[in-house]
Amino acid sequence: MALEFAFFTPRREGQPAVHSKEFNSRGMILEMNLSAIVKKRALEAGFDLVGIAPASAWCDLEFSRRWVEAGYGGEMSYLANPKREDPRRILPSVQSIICVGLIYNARLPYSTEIKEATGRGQPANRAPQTPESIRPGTLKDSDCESKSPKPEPCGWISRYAWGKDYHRIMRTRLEQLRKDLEALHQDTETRVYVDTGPVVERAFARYSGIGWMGKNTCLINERRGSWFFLGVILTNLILTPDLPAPDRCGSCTRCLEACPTGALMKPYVMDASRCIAYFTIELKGSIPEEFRPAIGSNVFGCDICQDVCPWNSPLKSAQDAAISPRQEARRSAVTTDQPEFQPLEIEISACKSINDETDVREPGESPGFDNPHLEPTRVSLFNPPLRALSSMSEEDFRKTFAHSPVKRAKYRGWLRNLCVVMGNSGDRRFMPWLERMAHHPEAVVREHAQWALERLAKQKIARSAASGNRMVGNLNVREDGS
Ligand code: B12
Ligand code: SF4
Ligand code: SF4
Repeated sequence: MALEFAFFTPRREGQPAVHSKEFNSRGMILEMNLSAIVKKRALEAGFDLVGIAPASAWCDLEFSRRWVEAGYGGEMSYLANPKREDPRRILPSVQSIICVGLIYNARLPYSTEIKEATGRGQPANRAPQTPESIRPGTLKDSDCESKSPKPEPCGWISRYAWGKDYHRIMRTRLEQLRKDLEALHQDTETRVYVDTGPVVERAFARYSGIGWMGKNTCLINERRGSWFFLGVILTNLILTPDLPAPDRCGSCTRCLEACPTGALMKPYVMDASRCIAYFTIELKGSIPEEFRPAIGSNVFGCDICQDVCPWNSPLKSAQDAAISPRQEARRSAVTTDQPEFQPLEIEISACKSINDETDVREPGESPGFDNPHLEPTRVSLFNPPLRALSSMSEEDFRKTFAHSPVKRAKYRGWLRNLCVVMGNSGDRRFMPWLERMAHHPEAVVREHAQWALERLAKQKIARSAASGNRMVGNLNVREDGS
């Protein structure tokens, strides 16, 4: 349908117009509020959510400043940029902030579901029994499960990072929307941001009504859940702001209870310097030792506080007394089939066995990997086997993740994270690889590898002690003769 615009009188001198006329296909004139047109354009550009916030989210921006001052931002020094405190420092003429959301929730199980299915979860995930139709490209069952003496431990890559780099995807659509806005009025000024700019995006998005800020600090939409990216356009257009969405968390505290590191210190407040997403993505140096065990199987990012959120639940049954039955009917996370957000398939070239170097097995211990030499294969980023991830060279990493959010960790961060997860896996078959990493040129990799080796060795001793105790117990029973 061809659409054209004709403007009414400008609202104020020097300010862009508020109303426009739109012609439908039969030439009938539709009078539309400019805000409605902007929203229509945003949906046409491919966004799932759109709302308009006033430029005055002062209370949240002040909160954000104090949050950074309190040290909750850890080493993310860009959060102290004074431009974040006032959008007029970016665009002096700003009147409105257009906030958009794009769902990235691919139709695949949650990290917590895998934990429930296997009973192993965070310490050592293994590939779930998911139909191949929704799990393309993972290692064959024979690689991961059936013939192996032990299942092969897998690692979790955060849902948001499965597909292509969202910055690019959002940016392309935002640029389209920006062009549309500029076509509405010749004096339109805009600044477009997604994630990396000096804007506290959730502050404005909260006021724009596209979601409320959950106790896990994520923006949650009542009908869509929280698996969406945000983007904002600052503009001098005077648009009618939406009302903030009501807080639907009620008395629920699931996210606070589920967070493995206690990063959600109290409802709505995160100490990011304790968050697994911070450790595995943002932190460049050493991960504090006391948090490493809690990282579990999370190789890149963490989804737990969103996985457990009832507003992301695909279930419609009343499960959570904190949420009223009326709300229950509406809550569920929308999924997307957009190819950009489906798990990337990575090429694993033939590689040397993880068992080749040193055989650290004790007599009687279960043998190493059944198929010690990984054949060239393709592995999906959905819960991939750790062995496949650890077989990537620096060049493989650079090529594979050139257009993926994973590249942010850099290769040495990737190896560091793999060391931690292998250390948590309790699986001594990783020891040869860890031994090799203990001689890596990067100090941060060496140190984490050493930690993982010690952890695996300690677990072995603890297990032996426990089985020894059990035997003594059994002998005692027999000695009693009863
Ligand atoms: C730094 C950062 C992180 C840090 C810190 C996260 C955090 N909670 O602050 C880390 C690395 C941990 C992180 C993790 C993740 N992030 Co991040 N991150 C950012 C970034 C760049 C800045 C966030 C920020 O300013 N934090 C500081 C705090 C104070 O800000 P905030 O939480 O956004 O702030 C609101 C609340 O704190 C609120 N508030 C809380 N309590 C109170 C109390 C009072 C009285 C008041 C008034 C206000 C208030 O005020 C703020 C505004 O509303 C934004 C992009 C951007 N430019 O905004 C993305 C962003 C927030 N991240 C995003 C995503 C997707 C993630 C992850 C899901 C990725 C992953 N799986 O690993 C996780 C989610 C973890 C979580 N539970 O939040 C999305 C969120 C989308 C959504 N639906 O909410 C964003 C918006 C990026 C984007 N453009 O899509 N992230
Ligand atoms: S992302 Fe993970 S570590 Fe961070 S607050 Fe949520 S549950 Fe906790
Ligand atoms: S888990 Fe519960 S408290 Fe946490 S964000 Fe979701 S509804 Fe709110």
